[in-house]
Amino acid sequence: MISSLSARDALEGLALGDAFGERWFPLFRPAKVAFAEIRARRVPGELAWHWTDDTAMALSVYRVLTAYGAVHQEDLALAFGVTYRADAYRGYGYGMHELLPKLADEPASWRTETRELFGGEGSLGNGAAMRVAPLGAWFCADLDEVAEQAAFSAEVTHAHPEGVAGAVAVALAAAFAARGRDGDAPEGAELLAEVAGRTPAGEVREGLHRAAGVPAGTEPWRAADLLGNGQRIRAADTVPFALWSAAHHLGSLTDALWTTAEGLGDVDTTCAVTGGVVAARTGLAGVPEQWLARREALPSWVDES
Ligand code: F2R
Ligand code: MG
Ligand code: MG
Repeated sequence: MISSLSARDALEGLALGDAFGERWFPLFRPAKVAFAEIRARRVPGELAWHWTDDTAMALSVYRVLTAYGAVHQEDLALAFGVTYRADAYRGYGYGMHELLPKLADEPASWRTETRELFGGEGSLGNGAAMRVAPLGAWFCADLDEVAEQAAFSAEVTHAHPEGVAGAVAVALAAAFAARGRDGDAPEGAELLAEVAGRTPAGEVREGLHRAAGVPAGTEPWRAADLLGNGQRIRAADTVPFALWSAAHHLGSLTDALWTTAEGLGDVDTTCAVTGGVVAARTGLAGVPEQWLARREALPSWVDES
């Protein structure tokens, strides 16, 4: 079935984007050097590209989908918590360090604990968006279900409406990308406008409308300047640029990732979003062997599920 194959591909692309994007952080090379190397399309020389929290959390979403065929919120909370406890050093967001240990012990508490974050506002971070592309591909046959299931997956950790909207937008983009495998589906500005039209009102949606107005050939650094590059780690600051890049590069995962990386900022996450969406269409086709050999492998259970 196309949807489960595409979801699996989206997971691979998300992990590749996360691990590739992570290499461009100042921890590994100063921003000026990173920008020059990205512009020159110089592949990071490190032999191991480790993925981060973006992939760790996407794996939990994928695991729940393969087990239940839909988002089971309490089990998703448990999976996030247990995965965190097993390996908390994947660069999780501040709010997740506070929340996830509680979910490991008492998964049903997500309903109250998640709303307590950030002074009772809930998180509007980009964490629900970064992990959701495989879900969008999974439900691609029904766009209403994509939006509903994405919101269910987001709510478990991100109670703020902007955190949820970011996830809905990314899942819809992945669904459109997956649909393009065997039929007509919108691309470029049309895709961005369609996603915006189905995303709940707010800053994420406004950013998507702006993204639809940014022409395809715009320099990526300029697009990131206009739309945000995730530097604030918020959904509204991350999703519009990552989806702009994906929407205009649906034929090539590597072109999409180089373009997104040029925006720097929260580059593991912008690349995870772009990578997940584009791979829902392309899979890993065209990705050099060297990249695949360097990216940390996914756990073996993924192939068995
Ligand atoms: N955390 C990071 N990168 C920082 C460096 C990590 C370091 N190397 C380490 O090892 O610890 N990256 C990851 O976090 C992002 C996903 O974040 P998520 O899951 O949304 O977490 P959180 O904490 O809920 O939200 C992120 C930030 O957004 C701001 N924020 C959220 N809600 C807010 C609110 N209601 N009011 C104001 N600000 C809010 C805060 O600054 C949060 O810390 C990804 O980049 C992932 O790669
Ligand atoms: Mg990360
Ligand atoms: Mg990040």
